[in-house]
Parts: sequence; structure tokens; C-alpha cells
Amino acid sequence: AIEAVIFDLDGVLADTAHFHFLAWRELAQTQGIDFDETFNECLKGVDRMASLELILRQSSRNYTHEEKQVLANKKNQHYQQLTATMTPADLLPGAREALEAVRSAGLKTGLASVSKNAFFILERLEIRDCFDDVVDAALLTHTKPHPEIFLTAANHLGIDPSACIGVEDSLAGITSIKAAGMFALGIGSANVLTDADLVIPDLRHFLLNDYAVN
Ligand code: G16
Ligand code: MG
Repeated sequence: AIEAVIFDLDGVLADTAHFHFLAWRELAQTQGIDFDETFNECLKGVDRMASLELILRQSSRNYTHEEKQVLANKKNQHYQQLTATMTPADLLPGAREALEAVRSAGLKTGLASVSKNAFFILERLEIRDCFDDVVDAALLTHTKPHPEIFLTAANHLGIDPSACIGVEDSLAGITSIKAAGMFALGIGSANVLTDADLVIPDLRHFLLNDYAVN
């Protein structure tokens, strides 16, 4: 039986995925690199430096380590500006209800975001207390699609991965959940999240009993 649900943050609980997109697109444009929503799908769930590498790979010039650091900091400053004024009203529809449903069913809740801004966003949204465990992205060695983050969350919760549901809006995230041996609930489009066990458009459609049976 299912004993825990581990949520991604960006694009699942809040629309911060859009802010990441805006900040990366502006940065790419300053470097003369094309950037659209399709390419952005590959960046979702991928950490800051790895995302930057994927973007700069499209440029014909080489960047030094220092230049990359400057660009990553610029993107992050822009992202922090965009998210600074978030409030609980910026929770995506169904997010709070889904978190409450998991807790009411006596299951544990975890957060698995590779974002180093995750704790700040949780404070803005006032949902830190909704989680039994929040993985600290700063302590991870690997970004999604590696399973480390979901395995770490399950380990902190003391639950076997096979008894966990992972909830994700990104391709990299779904791969991470499956590699961790969990049930993968995709948020978005089944055409994009092809490896998910089940895809729902958003958390208003979250029905724990449909996944937690047996
Ligand atoms: C999120 C986003 C990614 C972003 C990453 C790192 O991952 O989906 O687009 O690059 O965080 O964020 P930051 O620059 O704030 O450290 P996740 O795991 O929350 O989907
Ligand atoms: Mg996400």
C-alpha cells in the first residue's frame, strides 16, 4: 500500500516553472540563443548549472567557468525578483487540497525540488508545515533525472520507495521517480510525460484513492 506522497514544487504546487522559463529565456536572448517552450521542457527539473550548460551548448562560443557563474547568478537574481512577491494565492489550484488529502489519509508528505530557492518559495506560499520532509537541494550530488532526490526523500520519511508516489511536471522528474522505483504521477500532458504511470492535467484532479488502493 502507498504510505507517502513526494511532491515536486515548480510546476506542481506553484507556477514557478513559468518564472524559471522567463528568466532563462531572457538570459538566453542576451547571448543570442533561441529559446522556446519546447526547449524549456528539457530544462524542467534540471538544476541551475546543468540547465545553463544545456542552453550555452546552443551557442558557437565557449564560456569560461567564471562567465558561467556570472550568467547563473544573473538568472537567479531575475528569478528571485519574479518570485519575491508570491503569496499563498499563488498556489496552483488543488495544491493545498492535495497536500491535505494525503495528510488526512494518514500518509506522509515529502518535497523533492532540486531548486535552491525551494525553502524561500515554501515560506512565501506558507506551506512549509504541510511537509514531513523537505529535501535540501544544496546537499544533493545529482540533479534529476538521477533518482537521488526521490530516494533521499523516501529515506528521510522512512518509507520504502515502492510505497511512495512521486508527483512531477517534468520529463527529468518522471525519469527520476521511475528510477527510484516509485509510482509516477505526471502533472500536465500525457503526450509530454510519456513515462509516467498516470497523467492528470493539474492537482484539482488528484484522487489519492485511485493510486493508493491495495
Ligand atoms: C526546479 C526547476 C528547474 C530549475 C531548478 C533549479 O526543479 O524545475 O527548472 O532549474 O529547480 O532551481 P534554482 O535555480 O532555483 O536552484 P524542480 O526539481 O523543483 O522541478
Ligand atoms: Mg517541476
